[in-house]
Amino acid sequence: MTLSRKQLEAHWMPFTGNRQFKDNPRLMASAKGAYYTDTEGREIFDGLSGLWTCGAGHGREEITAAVSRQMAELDYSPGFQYGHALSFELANKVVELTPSGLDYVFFTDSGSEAIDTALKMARGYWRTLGRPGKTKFIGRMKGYHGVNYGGVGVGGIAFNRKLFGETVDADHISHTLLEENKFSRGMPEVGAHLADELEQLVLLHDASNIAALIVEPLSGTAGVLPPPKGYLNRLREICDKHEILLIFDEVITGFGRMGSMTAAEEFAVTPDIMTLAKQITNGTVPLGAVVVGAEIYSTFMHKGGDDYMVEFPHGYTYSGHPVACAAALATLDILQNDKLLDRVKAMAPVLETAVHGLRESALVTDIRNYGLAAGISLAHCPGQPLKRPFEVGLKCLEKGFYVRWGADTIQLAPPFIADEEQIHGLVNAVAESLDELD
Ligand code: PXG
Repeated sequence: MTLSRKQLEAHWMPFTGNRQFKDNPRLMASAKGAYYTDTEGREIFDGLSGLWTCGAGHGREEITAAVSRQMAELDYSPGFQYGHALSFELANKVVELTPSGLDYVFFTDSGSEAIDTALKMARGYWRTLGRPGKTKFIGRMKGYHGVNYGGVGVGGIAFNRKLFGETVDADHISHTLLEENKFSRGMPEVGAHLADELEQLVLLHDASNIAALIVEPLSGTAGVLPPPKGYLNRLREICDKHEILLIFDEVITGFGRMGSMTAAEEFAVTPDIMTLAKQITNGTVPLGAVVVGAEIYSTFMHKGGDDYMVEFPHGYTYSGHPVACAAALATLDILQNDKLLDRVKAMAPVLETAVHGLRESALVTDIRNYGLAAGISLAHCPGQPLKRPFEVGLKCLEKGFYVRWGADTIQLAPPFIADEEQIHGLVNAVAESLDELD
């Protein structure tokens, strides 16, 4: 179906250059496996697994069947004061797949909602314990934690705050992009010392005022920044020392992208609170989750008053939606039955070798990778820092490859089902696009 310029006008698109898009629409019509087909019938390789969502590939019949069955059987069920079996089944499954010590799951509809839920849990936890001063959050420069008020405040991306002003009370530690780590493969060698900046912020604000530190274990949107060796462990130690909760935002890293179920497992550091979304339903139905340890959950339960009372006044109309839970259970079965984490581990070195081959290009200033994720930084066009990645993205599309551009980087995150040839094809498309722009 072709849409006229007039028909495209009413939809105010998210994180999109609306004017450019509506003059040059890029419309997908269908998807199967690792490919989209656009409205002109062209096959396009999915080089970002949707938006980091569809690792198991598109059009998975197991998910379609589970969702259709659920729609027919119980299309909606009130989530407040009533329940249905699937959300409990899914919570048990999520607990099984996340590191031990994370035992309770709260469902949301998106990553942004999971972040705001996690922040409210952290503040609520300290207030419940009689320490109401612990309200400040510490985030990290370049961090992306979604677009809700809390997430924008703890996030470290100016573009996402520019129009909105201050939101929550937050300070930030430095990002981990260091000159000496340029073109690192996997975890950079240098940078664990950057965690000590948290100590500096404790000296400035005092731990009695700080509720939690929130970081992405691997920063995705900022351009794929794997954690330096020892860095996350150091953050964990400092948080423990000062009684600051540690929140890992695993919206991108959760459920396979790193080669383990979670980045916490992959990097062997367990947070107090973990946020999940995206890959949990393979992108098919919106769903997010916040996973916490028994200490946090039982604090709310013990201080919750009489047992008919609500312990945590928070939740969404669609929290634990039965159709989303059905999609998630089917997705997590696929990840396990098809041994997709083994595939991520097997293909990660292929992506690493291929993507670091782009170093030859004069326009490339840095390359980073971990698991099935890679970020390529590009030299700015004079006076137009955002333009070149946009141009590379459009050139890749002309060649039949969808890649993500943001700030000064190109991001690649092929589906877990991608084979060697497809990964090489994807990176070659980026290489040719860079050559054409050079
Ligand atoms: N936390 C992290 C770490 C994310 O990456 C969110 C929270 C928010 O999730 P929702 O579901 O509310 O969008 C995200 C989302 C990109 C890109 O190009 C990344 C996201 C979304 C869209 C594009 O890197 N991350």
